[in-house]
Amino acid sequence: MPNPDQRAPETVTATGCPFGASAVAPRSQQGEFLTTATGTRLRDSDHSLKAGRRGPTLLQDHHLREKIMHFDHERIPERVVHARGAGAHGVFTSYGTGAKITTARFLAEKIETPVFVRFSTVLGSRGSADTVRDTRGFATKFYTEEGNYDLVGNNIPVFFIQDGIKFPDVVHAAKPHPDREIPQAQSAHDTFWDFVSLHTEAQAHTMWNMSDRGIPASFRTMEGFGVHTFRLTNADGETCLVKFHWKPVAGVHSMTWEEAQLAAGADPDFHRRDLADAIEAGAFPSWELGVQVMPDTQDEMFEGIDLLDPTKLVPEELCPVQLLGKMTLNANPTNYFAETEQVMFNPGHLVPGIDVTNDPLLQARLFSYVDTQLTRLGGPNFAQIPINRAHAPVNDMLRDGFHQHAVHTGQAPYRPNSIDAGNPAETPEAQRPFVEVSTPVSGEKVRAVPATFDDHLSQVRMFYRSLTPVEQDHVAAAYTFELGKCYENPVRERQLAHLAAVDTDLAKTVATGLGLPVPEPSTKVADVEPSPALSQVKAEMNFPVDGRIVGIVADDDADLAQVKKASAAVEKAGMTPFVVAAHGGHLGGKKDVVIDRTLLTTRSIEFDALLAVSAIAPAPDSAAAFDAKAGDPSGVPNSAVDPRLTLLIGEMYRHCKAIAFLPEAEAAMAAAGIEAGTPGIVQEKDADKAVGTLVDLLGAHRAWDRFPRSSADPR
Ligand code: HDE
Repeated sequence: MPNPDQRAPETVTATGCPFGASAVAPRSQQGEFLTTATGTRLRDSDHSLKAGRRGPTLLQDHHLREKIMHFDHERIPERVVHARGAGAHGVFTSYGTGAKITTARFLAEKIETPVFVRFSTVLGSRGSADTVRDTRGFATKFYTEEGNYDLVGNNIPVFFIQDGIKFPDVVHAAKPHPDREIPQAQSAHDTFWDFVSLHTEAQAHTMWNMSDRGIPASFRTMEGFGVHTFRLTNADGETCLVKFHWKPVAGVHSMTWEEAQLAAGADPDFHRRDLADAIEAGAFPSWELGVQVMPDTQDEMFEGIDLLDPTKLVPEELCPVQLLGKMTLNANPTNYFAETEQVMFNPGHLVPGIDVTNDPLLQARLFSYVDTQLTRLGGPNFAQIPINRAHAPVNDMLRDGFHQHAVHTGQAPYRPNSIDAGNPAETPEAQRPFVEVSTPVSGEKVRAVPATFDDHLSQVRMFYRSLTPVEQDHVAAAYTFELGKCYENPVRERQLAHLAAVDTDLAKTVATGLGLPVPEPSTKVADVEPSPALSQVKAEMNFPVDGRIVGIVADDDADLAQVKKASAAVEKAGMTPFVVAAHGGHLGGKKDVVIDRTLLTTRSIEFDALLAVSAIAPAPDSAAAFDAKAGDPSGVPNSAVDPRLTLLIGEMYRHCKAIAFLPEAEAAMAAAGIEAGTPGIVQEKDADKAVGTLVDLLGAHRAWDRFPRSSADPR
């Protein structure tokens, strides 16, 4: 009998680790005292063992060698793409509406399924900034009763390439240049635009990247897409083709470009922090999962769209999203490395009722995700890592290998066998095994894609023309910035020719910004009906405000009753108030109003809205007073307002965020040059009323009417 302690590591439910009944977090820290890895108690961990106080270190010092050896090997290779990520635990609650289309129990029945989600950027290294312009990964592991199901999607519904064999090419082109390893986490460079301008199929994804979708406001406000078409089977054996969608309950919101850049400098962990803070504050992020359901016809086409082409989307106006359930993220990881870094996803992790299609991008992924873990997680036993373990019973015949944690019993890990009584048995139909849908396959061996993959630009035009003018301005500005960072003229000209094919005005705006002539269109593009569902700016927007952050500006002489009232009203609305002042500690020296942020430690990006209870004057002889004076050649301070507050308000104003001023704060409004009656600007006498109006304005995310048409836009 093996000693029980030699079996798989014991499990605990560590504080905050919601592994639940099938707890799988291995016990790592027990007992009161510091020990070696093998449990011997240690007296001193600060001094190595030496021959005399000034002498050389002795080789016999096991604790030193073990400590340094382990440290030397603490790093594992980062993901080759999607290296930077943030994760959270949660639960998926099915509405039970999926039974018509799938037998997958977590969708077909009204049950709850634990999940782990990892959001990521694609291009940057593990330590890169969160708010760069990039696609975001949205990978969900459902720990279902029938095995793990992974939905490994993005926040953009189309992909760069149609065939997985080109993935190394697009990634090599997008990653930093191999000679100097710059730029980090950016697509604004020659090799990226070289590749995408030579591959018109990449134009659809690129246009999404250049739109506000490339700079999400937070992970909480991103849509998610399975991208590929999947095949579902119901209890009658009927199949359908579906595309998966995650719809954020908080609405789809993005940053402005300036906000994204400010965040990348002032708080590079912006999205990671936002996710963790929201969960900690109890404002649990949630999404509804839905599917577009299309008939499983022999040609796998829908309304002229080839469903196997991952560079195409199906407009929601043609095929509405049917909701299947809701996911709520309610717990932060306990340990980043153990969970967020070691989690591994694979689109091949399927459960009965969900199958893949022949999409050539998806087919290549099925190889890649299982293969990449061998390098990243150091061997074939990565499914045994706690975060990756199934909650369903596992009875495989995979044996041995690096990092084997299981002590398998039995003598016959092969089939058929008579020694272990034929165990494990193959699953009979009644016990719901996973069975691939039997679809007919025929054809010659060719290196080619179907002719129905050939139209690369009509959906690019559709996407652009579905955006509102404000969003279109942002697209033009993004292309102008990115191509402005390219130094090879043929690359810029080739990309401009594709833009000219998509939309002449867009091409004109970008060409003017670059100082280049507008080229002839690269090709002729068919017109497609716009899809208003693709825009983030709707006529009616009234999204929940839970977890939003409201800055409350006040100085030491401010009316503390109003500050307290404002904080209480913000909290009552489910938002988080942060009191902002010139210094830390307490407001006016009174212990009851704590200052959360100072003008030195915060920037506008931290707040969704601002309520100024009073203005803040620069302290005499302070750097702020010096800055205020420096702005005026007479040497007399040109403003009674701390310039850092004017900067904060000015940024909030430019980013079209809601700002409320109480009467005592009017000097701050004047210093920022804000006129009464401007959209999204509130003037109120009472903090309660001011918060009420801010809540209404936040429902639309921004005061959209305040955006100017871009100065680069000649229209
Ligand atoms: Fe990935 N992708 N991918 N990808 N992908 C990886 O897997 C790959 C693609 C996506 O948080 C890698 O474990 C190939 C589409 C997400 O851990 C790797 C192709 C979509 C994540 C890999 C694609 C994605 C990855 C890197 C083209 C959206 C992060 C480490 C055939 C539907 C998952 C790893 C996480 C990660 C390969 C295309 C989404 C190398 C070869 C399309 C969200 O296996």
